[in-house]
Amino acid sequence: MKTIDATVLDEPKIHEPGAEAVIEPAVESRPRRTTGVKEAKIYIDGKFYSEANAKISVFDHGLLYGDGIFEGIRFYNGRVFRLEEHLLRLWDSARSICLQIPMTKKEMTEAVLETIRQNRLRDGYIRLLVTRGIGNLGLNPTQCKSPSVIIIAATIALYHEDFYKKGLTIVTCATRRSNPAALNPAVKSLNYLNNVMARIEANLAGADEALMLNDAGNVAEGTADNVFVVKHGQIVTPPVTAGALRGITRSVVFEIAAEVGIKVQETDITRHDVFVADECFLTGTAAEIVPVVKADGRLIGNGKPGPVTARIIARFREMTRETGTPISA
Ligand code: PXG
Repeated sequence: MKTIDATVLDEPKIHEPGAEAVIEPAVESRPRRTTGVKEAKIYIDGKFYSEANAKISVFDHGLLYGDGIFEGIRFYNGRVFRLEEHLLRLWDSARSICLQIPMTKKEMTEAVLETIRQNRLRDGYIRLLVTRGIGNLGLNPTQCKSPSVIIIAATIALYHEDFYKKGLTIVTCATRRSNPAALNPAVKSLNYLNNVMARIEANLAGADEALMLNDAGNVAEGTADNVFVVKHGQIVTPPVTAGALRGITRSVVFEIAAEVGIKVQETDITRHDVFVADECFLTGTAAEIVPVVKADGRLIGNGKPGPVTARIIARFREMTRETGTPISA
């Protein structure tokens, strides 16, 4: 009698001893060019691979447990924006989870730049990951002897230009930012399910982004961006202790504000403060600086991006065009 199991066993040749299945890119559900780059080259542990061949082991604890760390970095006009800060944060994430990055910061800098060169890009996005590496099926990382470094260069345009002009709609989500005593949000870990759940809530509500609160009910941040409000000419943003990532774009806003003489306060804010703000904006490497014009159905200010936000965006764009680590060797 044929059982369901037998049917499975009867089928593919991969069960023959010695026969190995090869996954062809065509059977993958993703589009061929995820990076948007023609003949993209992905860096894995010192070598470059085509998109179709850029693969890591199913036994990598990055996949099995989300055990690893990452950075999202932008480059503009032939320069990598704030590369050093991104690497410092990556090294802090690594130290916090007892992960030994298998190279120096100088070597990592060169690997990032070389990846961009290999992909012949001047403007784009870098996803840099360090995974715990291959181990056994137990979660204990002591078996993982060699962490993997993956660098993907891609073209990117997260939000349409209209969003920067017209602003985003956000909703507060029920998913709370993880408590620092659980998974500390300061670690940019490969375990982003908490943020993914929040993002799903935004999608289901038909909003552009979700606002995440912490356990105390104060505003923490967006799912992949920091949040700022403007009130009476002052800028206010939640402190890192409220569950906000120490965002690099966030720190650039601090610099711009100091430059133009606007006071920035890092202090706890509630949804109320967002509702009654004159202006609100989000910051992140991918999102850059993007105005928010509606929160939980309430118009913010007059429902249009405000002058302080516009001023900061303008200066930010100048900085991204003119500063950074040159890509060319
Ligand atoms: N908060 C969280 C939770 C983040 O993950 C930021 C704030 C902004 O930080 P930076 O340093 O980028 O100003 C992030 C950013 C993406 C992507 O879309 C980016 C992040 C996370 C996940 C996806 O590329 N990090």
